[in-house]
Amino acid sequence: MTKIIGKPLKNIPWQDKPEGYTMPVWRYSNNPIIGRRAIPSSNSVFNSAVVPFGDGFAGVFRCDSKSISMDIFAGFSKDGINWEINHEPIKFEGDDEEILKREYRYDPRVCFIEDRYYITWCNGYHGPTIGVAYTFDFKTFHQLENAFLPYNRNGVLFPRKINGKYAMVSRPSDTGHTPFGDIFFSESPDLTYWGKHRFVMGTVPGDTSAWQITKIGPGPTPIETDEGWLLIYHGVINTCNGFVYRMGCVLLDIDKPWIVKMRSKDYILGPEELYECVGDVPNVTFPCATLTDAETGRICIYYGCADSVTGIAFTTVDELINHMKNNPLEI
Ligand code: BMA
Repeated sequence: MTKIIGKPLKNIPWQDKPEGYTMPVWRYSNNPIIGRRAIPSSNSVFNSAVVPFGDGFAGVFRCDSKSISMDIFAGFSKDGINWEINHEPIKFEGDDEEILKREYRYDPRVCFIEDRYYITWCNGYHGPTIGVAYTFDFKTFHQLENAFLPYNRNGVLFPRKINGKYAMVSRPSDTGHTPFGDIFFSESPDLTYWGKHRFVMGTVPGDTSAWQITKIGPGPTPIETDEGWLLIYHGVINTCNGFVYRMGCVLLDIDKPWIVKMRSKDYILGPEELYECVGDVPNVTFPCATLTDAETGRICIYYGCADSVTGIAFTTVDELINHMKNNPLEI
């Protein structure tokens, strides 16, 4: 039994694993939970992040508009399933006009550290980089410096300082739409200056684990466990019909998170249902958040489906650890 180190969350959205189901992650039976038209301006709502907030939940949602402008919006929910998303995008406050200029914003993550909620997202600044901001109340948002030079997508903060420093995993890339991508670890004393970059893991060549042969990227905030950091990530294969995005998981060393302890060879969830296979970008399951209950080990994964709608899926810390133990990728 692996233990999640964190808070209990009695109202975590949950359904038991269907009888006879063999995969480590199972979908909510009423998926998708957020449709394309959740707000008047939206063409699609996907790749979004949620956290416990007050006696319910709050989140930051990627809503692409009907002109296909990508932006991020705050939202609230009592049960984590039915969401009220603001009709206006987040307006950031900050100390430097240069940083506040908006090109595009997408794929937010939300991470509670110490006393506030940090938002990271793919931020257009002469190419995609990692935007960073914080909020206490999901009403006022204060934007900090971009974490990295472009090009970088998928910046994911750890939920506490590691060895006294803020910590992030991210996926640097080139100027194209990421024809490759590996995961790196970086640390910062102040959330402004990032350094001590360390390679965490790369794509898997050959046909050993081909769903992650083209690129990989960190997904939700890493989950602290008594065995290490449990990170859910996306892996991509390029096929004759385009990219296919699936999910895997990896266990990282608790003090040196660039050291991989165990990694999934088989994916944990991939596009199968119609809403995952058909949409603006077909065959995409893209995880950006989890809710966890330390008492039961339950995990609820929020993921974008076909770049169009948002779904949730369930697993437990033991399901994921056993999945890696029983069928490990040789590292
Ligand atoms: C990635 C990101 C995601 C998107 C995915 C599939 O590179 O842009 O936002 O879900 O491609 O289109």
